Amino acid sequence: MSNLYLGLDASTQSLSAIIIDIDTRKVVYDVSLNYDETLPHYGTQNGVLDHPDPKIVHSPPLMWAEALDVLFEKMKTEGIPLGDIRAISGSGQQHGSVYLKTAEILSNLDPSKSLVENLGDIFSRDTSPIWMDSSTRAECDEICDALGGLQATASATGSTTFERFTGPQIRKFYKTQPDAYNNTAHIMLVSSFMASLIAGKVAPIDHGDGAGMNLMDIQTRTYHAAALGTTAPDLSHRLPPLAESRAIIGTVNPYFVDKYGVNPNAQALVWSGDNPNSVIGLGLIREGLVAISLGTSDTYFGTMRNCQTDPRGEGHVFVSPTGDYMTLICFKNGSLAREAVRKSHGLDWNGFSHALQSTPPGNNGKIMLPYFEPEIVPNVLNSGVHRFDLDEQDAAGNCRAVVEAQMMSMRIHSEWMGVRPSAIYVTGGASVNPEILQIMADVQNCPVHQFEVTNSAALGAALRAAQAHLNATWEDISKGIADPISGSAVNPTNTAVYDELVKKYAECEQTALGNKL
Ligand code: XUL
Repeated sequence: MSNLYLGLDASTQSLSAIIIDIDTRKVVYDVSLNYDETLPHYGTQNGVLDHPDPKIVHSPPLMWAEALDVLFEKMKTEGIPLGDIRAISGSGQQHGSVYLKTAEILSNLDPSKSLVENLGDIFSRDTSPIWMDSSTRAECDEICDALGGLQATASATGSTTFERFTGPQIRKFYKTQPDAYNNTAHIMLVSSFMASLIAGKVAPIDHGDGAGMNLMDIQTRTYHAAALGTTAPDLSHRLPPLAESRAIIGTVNPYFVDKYGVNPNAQALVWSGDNPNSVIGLGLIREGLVAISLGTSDTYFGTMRNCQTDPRGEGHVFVSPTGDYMTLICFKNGSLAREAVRKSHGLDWNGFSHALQSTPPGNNGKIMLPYFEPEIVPNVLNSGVHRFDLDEQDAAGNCRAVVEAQMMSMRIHSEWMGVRPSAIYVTGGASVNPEILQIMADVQNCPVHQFEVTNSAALGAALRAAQAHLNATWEDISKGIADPISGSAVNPTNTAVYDELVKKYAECEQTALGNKL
């Protein structure tokens, strides 16, 4: 008999499962079902429904439920010992919401029928707005104004209002479909909807995903009365309670026991959002540990013990599953900008690396503001690349300038957290480039480790399940499973150069932003 923990991840495009064996510290199962391919009858593309208005992005919640059946059937058919599962938790794409007329059926599902047949007509809204929806600008402004503006909203709820956040989405639903809103008994997040299916009752929303709603007081971790009031009438009794991410809802829904042979004593945990789960899957279990994902956009995940919010309203503050706080800061011009520079000088990646090797740290004071696309952090509405003491034709200088700019911008725009990183775990395509990692280590003055993960959100969910069930420390749980690999050490001489250059960069940014980019 093994001690297995199941982590599920209901992301935008797929439902994944990771099972860990805590005794051998190995991932023993790792699978992903793509919605478009597995469930083509919902007609989604990349997991979302087509809509004539590109700002409106919804997905069908029944598809997520059906995917659960397909996944458990697959695990059963493949002979996965589901009877050895001790606890189950999960991860959901953040911010998306599910609207139910009733939830009574959840505790009384008939295993001879599918989840789709069982759920039938329980939704008061057939489709769920998800995080890619950007149709709620008016509602964002209404809520933000009522809460006292950008800074006040960020310090109350952890983020200023964003179109994709759940509160503005609920407000829009109430304003545009008041009858359907009145007919709604339960509003759930993607995470808490899936947790409700697994647990067989209305699941709480955990503090991590709750912080992505513009409805939770980020300090007290309870619903924020003024935010509720300004979002929609009679909202509080439509929302489930908030809970710590380690909260156990109960034992698994008998539906999964009878139908698929899941251990009847398996505990069903509260789920969380994909970003809080990834924080655990990436091993960010102490204040000061940071992960940077170098993808199309670059994302900075930081952890902090005390709650600081970003006065500029650019970064988000969520609650980490450890109980500490976490931040998510998204820099849009990531590999997008690196590639644009590389291509414009006709280089391949070797050539780009060579350019970094042949130029000195600090680039002799040459600076680029790499806004090839409008930027999220800092908020730059119109694209445009700005060069200071840098010639556009200087190939090597531009390669170094784009990477140094990105690293300095991350340093400047995470300063509000009041926590300097003690170690950075770096993932994503560009993390294989040692020159980029060296610049990151020197600018941030901390060691950088490469980190290889396939699905940090599902892994984080499985680790959360194990941690809560065993009541273990996070160190004990992650050891040997969520560990970084090779690293780059800091070169103190280079750091001294960057400590000066970062001041110049901040001034250039001020100049450019002051000029209303
Ligand atoms: C975070 C966000 C996305 C979603 C989907 O604020 O919108 O990361 O969680 O992955």
